[in-house]
Amino acid sequence: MTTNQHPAPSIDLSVDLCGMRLGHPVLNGSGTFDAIAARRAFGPQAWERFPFSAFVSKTITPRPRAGNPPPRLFETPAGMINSIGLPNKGLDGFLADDLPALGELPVPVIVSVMGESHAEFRRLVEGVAPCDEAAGVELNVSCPNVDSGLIVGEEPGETRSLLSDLRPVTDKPLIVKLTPNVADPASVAAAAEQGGADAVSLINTLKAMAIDPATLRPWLGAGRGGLSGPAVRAIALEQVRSVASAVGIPVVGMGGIESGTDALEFVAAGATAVAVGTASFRDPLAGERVRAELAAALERAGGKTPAEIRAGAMA
Ligand code: RRO
Repeated sequence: MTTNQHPAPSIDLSVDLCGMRLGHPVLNGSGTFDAIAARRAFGPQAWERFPFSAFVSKTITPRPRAGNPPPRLFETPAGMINSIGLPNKGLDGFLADDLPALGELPVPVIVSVMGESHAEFRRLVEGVAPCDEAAGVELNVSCPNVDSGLIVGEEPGETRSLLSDLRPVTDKPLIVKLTPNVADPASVAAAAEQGGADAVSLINTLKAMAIDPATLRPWLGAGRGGLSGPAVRAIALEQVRSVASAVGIPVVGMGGIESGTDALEFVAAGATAVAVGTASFRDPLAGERVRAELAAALERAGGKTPAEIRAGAMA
């Protein structure tokens, strides 16, 4: 499917993300943009003028979850800590209510899933696999806010084994969302590729906490959470470059992207596509602005395509 959202006049921004032909490289980070709520709040134009070239849904789990106790958000210098805790309708609720609606989006939908065991992941992928509305599946092995005891995303062997289990379940692209909370994300990415992943995305949030100065107790209801926003961008950039150097599959880079220049830097670090996350909380159209600024930045770089920038910088 080709989506050509607000193309720049002269630069071809389109990218191929493991078989998904996207109009430009800017996606949303899972859980940072609620497409259904946006349509409810702003009307049909929110989807007609959709800021992203593909939509990644908020992570779902097999059963419904209420999420973490409040407060769930804390603002930091140049960033934000979230402790949302995966509230969602569960697989059946998502398939019945949300996915049919998301199928009306003008861009491909990537469904993000998280299980606490191989069996749970399998159930989720088996549930999504037959749905035409889903162009791909993102396997979230990196949520910092769930004490599952599952260490899939922290351990290369576990990651390879999970992918080997899931690969036969669907022909749809499997994208593995990596955690930054390990010493060597590149070894986990390489294991995901060996297991059959079609792409990796990174970074998820960095483990973090805040202390309430009045009580000297943890601010967040769950005690800790995950840090995102510009505060993590330099870390994300290093991890994207390290992962992109270690794998042959496409990389979706994210972490504090707020401008077209930020996006271009992630492309130069090896990202085939990028995602805007925390910036969308302040401005739901941040993704559209990043896409326009990226086009302008590419013009300034001599009219190169994203793929040419990536190839040149990674040579
Ligand atoms: O819901 C969350 O608390 C959450 C998830 Br699933 C995730 O992957 N990353 C994050 O920072 N928060």
